[in-house]
Amino acid sequence: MTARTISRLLAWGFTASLGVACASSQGGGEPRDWGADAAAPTATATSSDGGPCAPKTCLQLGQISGKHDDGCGKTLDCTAQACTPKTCKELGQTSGKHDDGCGNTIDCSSAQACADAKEKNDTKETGTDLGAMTDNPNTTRLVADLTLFDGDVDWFRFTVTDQGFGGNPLIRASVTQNLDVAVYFVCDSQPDFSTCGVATDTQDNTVGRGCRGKKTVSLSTDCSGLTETGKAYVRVAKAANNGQCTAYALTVDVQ
Ligand SMILES: [Ca+2]
Ligand SMILES: [Ca+2]
Ligand SMILES: [Ca+2]
Repeated sequence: MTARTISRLLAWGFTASLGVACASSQGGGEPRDWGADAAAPTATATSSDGGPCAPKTCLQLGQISGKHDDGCGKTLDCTAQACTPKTCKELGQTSGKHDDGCGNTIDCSSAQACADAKEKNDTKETGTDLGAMTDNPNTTRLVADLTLFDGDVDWFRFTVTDQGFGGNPLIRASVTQNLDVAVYFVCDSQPDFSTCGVATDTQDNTVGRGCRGKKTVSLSTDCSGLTETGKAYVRVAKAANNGQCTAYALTVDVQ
């Protein structure tokens, strides 16, 4: 060993012991934010093997109460910080198990974790009732705080009464996400000649006469006889299961 090497080792040992002294002088410190997004402070202490020491958060230690060593000689108070666990909806998850942000695991595979307040509305018969709408005056319904999880379909229903002299009611449905949306109409006086209001919409006569599109769709009512009055249905669905809890709002208007 050369004298140069010895002096290097001595200098290194001196720095390391300074680090330990620094770490012990910081003991019993203040409470620390232990959330998942808490930034780890710059390492000022050294670990037992002499390398840089990264203090652990309460989350990393798996602790939600009591005082604990952060791995760098500093005491971490894991009770001082309240932690609000996130729901599956807030995490945007509808499948698998996930950290709730407080060190606990939540199971998001349950549809209940995502379901909105209008469930269950998975058939036209159980669709959310939006009431009576007319084309004179024009009527609009906004339904907020809706979600779609894998396998979920949302139906809405309302009556349309043809009024005034402005022509046949045009029904339009729009959602705030790029979801499949369809509008169906069943004339009170059959037969039904209703057509899609936008040429790019796809005719879909699953219920009465209907039209299907992406994000927005419209239907021009046309019934036998003098008035275009009938029952309307809107269906919103995801194009494919993607493990996501998709939040959206629906606007329906009749004009
Ligand atoms: Ca839903
Ligand atoms: Ca539904
Ligand atoms: Ca009219």
